[in-house]
Amino acid sequence: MPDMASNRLLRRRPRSLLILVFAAALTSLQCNGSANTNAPSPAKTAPENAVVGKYGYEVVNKWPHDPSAFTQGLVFLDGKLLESTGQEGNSSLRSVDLQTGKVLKKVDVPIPYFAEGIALLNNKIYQLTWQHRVGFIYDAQTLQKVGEFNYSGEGWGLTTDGRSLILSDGSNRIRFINPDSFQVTKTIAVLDGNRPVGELNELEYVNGEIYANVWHEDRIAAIDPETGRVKSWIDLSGLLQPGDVQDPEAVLNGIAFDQASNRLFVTGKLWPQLFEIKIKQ
Ligand SMILES: [Ca+2]
Repeated sequence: MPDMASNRLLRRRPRSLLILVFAAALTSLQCNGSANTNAPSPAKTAPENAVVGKYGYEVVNKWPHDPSAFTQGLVFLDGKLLESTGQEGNSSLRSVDLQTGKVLKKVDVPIPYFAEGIALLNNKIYQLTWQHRVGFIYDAQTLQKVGEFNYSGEGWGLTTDGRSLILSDGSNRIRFINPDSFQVTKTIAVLDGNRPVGELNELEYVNGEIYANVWHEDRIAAIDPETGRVKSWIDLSGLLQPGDVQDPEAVLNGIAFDQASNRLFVTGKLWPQLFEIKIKQ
């Protein structure tokens, strides 16, 4: 998603307000002496949190990544990576050589669009835009644009389970969209225990789970696509070395899975490297 500090502040302000309102309400309840009867029972939340796995990683391989690519979507196809890059004026769809990071083919996304997540389904690439409520469809082999589609709200991350397009919009909600009608068929709310997990960004469907970057965090949530429950957290902190990136927006934001060889790739916005990692349980 976006990179502009002002947008971030705008987004956070209402949340801060909500927290204040919530805190005030809680204080009021406590003053009334009724907090104990209204507060969620700790016994109810503890077992749900207890089953959430906490995983680490090991680096299997690392390769160069274009440090000017503001990565918003990553997909593996036939030994190469498909990558969507964002920012108005710098947005693109690319085919990238895995081992050299060299851009083999590139289609520019014109101003004013800010490209976001991509998904590969039925030999087509679907690409979101951040706030324009329009997506682009390309032939996966030629990267030639073959169509457009529309959706409501913002577009952040996109993946597929082989049937639906699966879309994140920066909230804790994930929408399942029919790739023919573009109607929403299902929406899940992502929860870690009872806590909503917002700012879900780049997505990847991996062995029956939805992996989601959380914006500005070095971790991925592995989500149950039926219930929205976070089944585990994958902590990816420490992938980059100090000084590898300078920009505060150069955050983890790229997950691709090669199902045939069970390989998982991750990178980030403006990251100089792309990593193949193995999750350590
Ligand atoms: Ca992806």
